Amino acid sequence: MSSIRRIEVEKTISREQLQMAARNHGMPLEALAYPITPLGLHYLLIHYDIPVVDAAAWRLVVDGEVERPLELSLDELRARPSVEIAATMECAGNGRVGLSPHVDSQPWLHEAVGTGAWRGVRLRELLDAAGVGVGAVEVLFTGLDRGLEDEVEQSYQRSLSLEDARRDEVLLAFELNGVPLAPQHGFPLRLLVPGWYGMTSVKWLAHVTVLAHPFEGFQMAKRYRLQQDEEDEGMPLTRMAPRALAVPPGIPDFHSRERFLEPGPIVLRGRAWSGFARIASVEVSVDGGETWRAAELEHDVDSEWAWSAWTVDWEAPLGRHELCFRARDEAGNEQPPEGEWNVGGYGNNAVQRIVVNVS
Ligand SMILES: Nc1nc2c(c(=O)[nH]1)N[C@H]1C(S)=C(S)[C@@H](COP(=O)(O)O)O[C@H]1N2
Ligand SMILES: [Mo]
Repeated sequence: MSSIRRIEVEKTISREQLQMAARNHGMPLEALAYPITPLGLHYLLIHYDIPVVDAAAWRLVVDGEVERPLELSLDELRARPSVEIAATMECAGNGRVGLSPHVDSQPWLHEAVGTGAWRGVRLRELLDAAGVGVGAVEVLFTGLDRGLEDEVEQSYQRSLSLEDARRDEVLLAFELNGVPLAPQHGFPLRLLVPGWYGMTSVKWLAHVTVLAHPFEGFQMAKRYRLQQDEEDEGMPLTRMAPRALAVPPGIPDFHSRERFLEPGPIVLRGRAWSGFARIASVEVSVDGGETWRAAELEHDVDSEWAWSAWTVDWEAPLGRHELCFRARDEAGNEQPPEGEWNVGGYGNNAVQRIVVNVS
């Protein structure tokens, strides 16, 4: 079957990309079987080093354009009313390796995703306690981690408009799946912005600053934008575009990871999500995208911010087949057949393709 396509990794992986890939693991796609990603299987993306934080000495400062600046210990935060939200999080660079020409950054195929049960206090409640000033327009979040990017030394910082920051589902989270955050996920506290690509959810949070002007820092102005070239200002990445992924069927070859299964009936399954709206449909093709069938959808996680499960029956015939999966959300966003190249290699939600050998 000459029509079978795989993601071609054009360049031999560089030392820099190997370093990033070894630090920032993905979620093995077989873990799509779980509604809530088990601890340790959620993907990781860490720009610099994981800070070692002394929880007893740590404080969260809320200040800037507020009437009553706050300084809270972890115990004080945990004593406030909290909520748990199951939310799917995906890195904006997920799918990057599928873009051509190759983009030199964390080399994600499809595995930069996971769903956590996050517990924390609503950011809005802390903002109200601090009393947001009349001139406020944005909220800035600063992590404890520091490093250099493009020769700019910085703390990891991202901002949100005041309106987005005040949304109901935005949390300052101190627990993941019922236990305190692990160091790699932002201990002792992280921002959680359900529906948005992961870069928004600042880890190792130390400082929440209410601003009277838009924040123009590196991670806002220079990264996480869809740019055609370095000069292009581009649009900022915000919410996750829809994507369906399958639990890879059958068994893998150790080296190529190509899939092998026996002929006969099989249930193909996976999950799909969108940060814009609920998933409306998932379609599956077993002939490389020539013909499509609707999968059965189940919203099996009790949260509008979490992925949905899908299944489809297949009578697998002998041969080599290319399976394709695509999702559409209730806002009408759907996955394109090919991703659109951009400088940072962000937002490539092209249809997933898996080659299976039925023998
Ligand atoms: N302080 C800080 N927060 C951060 C990052 C970081 O490097 N430093 N990485 C961001 C990115 S790009 C992603 S995709 C998510 C990943 O969160 P996770 O590692 O808990 O899955 O965290 C975000 N928050
Ligand atoms: Mo990311």
